[in-house]
Amino acid sequence: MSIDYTSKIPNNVDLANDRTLQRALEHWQPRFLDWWKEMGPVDSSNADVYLRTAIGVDAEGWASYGEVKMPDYRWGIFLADRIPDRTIGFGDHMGEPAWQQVPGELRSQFRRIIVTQGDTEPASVEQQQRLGLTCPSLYDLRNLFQVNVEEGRHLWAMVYLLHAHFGRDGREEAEEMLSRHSGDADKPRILGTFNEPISDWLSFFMFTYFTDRDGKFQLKSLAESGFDPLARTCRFMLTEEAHHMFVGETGIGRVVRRTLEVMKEIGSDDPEAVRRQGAVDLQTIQRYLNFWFTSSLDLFGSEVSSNAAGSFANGIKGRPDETQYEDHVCADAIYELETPQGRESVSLRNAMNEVMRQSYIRDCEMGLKRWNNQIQRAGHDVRLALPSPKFRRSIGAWANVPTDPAGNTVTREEYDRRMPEWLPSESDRAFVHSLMQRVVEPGKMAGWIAPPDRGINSLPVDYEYVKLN
Ligand code: BYC
Repeated sequence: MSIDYTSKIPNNVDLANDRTLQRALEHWQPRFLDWWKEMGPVDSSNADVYLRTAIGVDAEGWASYGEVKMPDYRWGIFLADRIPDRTIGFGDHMGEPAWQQVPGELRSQFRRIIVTQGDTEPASVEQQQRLGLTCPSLYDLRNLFQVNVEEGRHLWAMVYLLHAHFGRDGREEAEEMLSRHSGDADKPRILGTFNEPISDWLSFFMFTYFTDRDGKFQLKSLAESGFDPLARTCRFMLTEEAHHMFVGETGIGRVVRRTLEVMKEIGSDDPEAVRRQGAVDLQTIQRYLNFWFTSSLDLFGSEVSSNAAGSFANGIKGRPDETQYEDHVCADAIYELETPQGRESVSLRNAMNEVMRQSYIRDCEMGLKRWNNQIQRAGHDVRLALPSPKFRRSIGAWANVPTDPAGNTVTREEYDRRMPEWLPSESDRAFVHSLMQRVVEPGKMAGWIAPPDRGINSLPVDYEYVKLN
């Protein structure tokens, strides 16, 4: 079904023919807009931003580009097309027709997962609220705003499911999405990482590389769900998500490139000398990477999880790209994992969070390879590396076990003492913050980041992507 843009809420779910649902969502809409005004990007409501907006859900030509004032962005409800006769592809219901309604006995589990997913979307907008004030270029400012409006749309995606399929509970949960806030002492966001402040652009690029990539894997696993409206919703969200990770990967790559240019100019790789020239030394980049990677690993939950086993068995949540596996039932399969107590064999169903985390880690390696190629080509021996998944964990078997980034167990005293080598220290953060000066002349870049290889949608890099008015 094509997208109806004439409705108050653009959608391809035939909202016009479901008056009750339409009214409920139109009631939520002004609350969302109030939240956006209060918690969305500061100082942005007058700007004309070169944004892409979804106009279809097919892979080709799904978006159109043009100047939009962000409060006028058409947040809507878009599901990927229905696959005729789709059947459930994993777990105990393997082969049965996919559900068009939530099975009553799985209602609370589905609600919990949809709420958790939905909660991350506005959380990230809140985390990034003030970044526009220190953008390194108009190109980057536009990308930030694009990411922000699409996270807002992803909230709409989950709120639609809650309203359409969970009755009164769902409506209440939709309200709650706007009342929890990132970092709030009383009503924080649900998952840890989404309460971490993102107050500089290096953190933003790390977040879009590492944390949005958790989004990719979680959405892929929900795109396998037996509950068809959830699967279709997530399939379309993944199309939008790809750009967010692109922002992270190219953002970090551009910071590295600028650092290498400075190292060449001054003929030194001394971190202090690099900093004096206004670039971020590779060691600080590594510490930021350590922080966001480890925090994002926690988002997969515990290595051994009865929740994960239940979700898989019941057809709620599959593995990302389930078709890559031969056994989709996993009733008797065993998974080996390393815990602080030694090697353990557990039921594969109980280890689904760990299976996903391992695929995620492999995916994270790709960017590292590219950045390290740049460093190698520039003739330097330093390499960026992912720390061990045992390092600095707060969730799961390795939670609160002191290890170094290589995963060797260390004493608590050594762990605390050496932390400034491993994670951004107060002085690292102060230095990175000192670089965050707003640059808004078309085509100009802040001194700590190289320009992108190309602009948006074939436009030049010096196009005025945001007219600040
Ligand atoms: N922080 O059995 P366990 C994205 C809780 S990112 C705090 O270990 P389970 C995006 C857990 O909720 C993708 N709490 O794990 C990215 C449970 O609590 P309850 C977001 C945590 O349940 C960037 C308890 O610990 N989507 O889209 O198998 C920008 C025991 O849990 C954490 C999803 O996460 C944590 N890190 O799996 C914008 C998908 N980890 O219920 C957007 C939906 C665990 O006992 N969520 N807990 O009170 C899920 O599938 C699962 O809830 C989790 C946890 C994977 C998160």
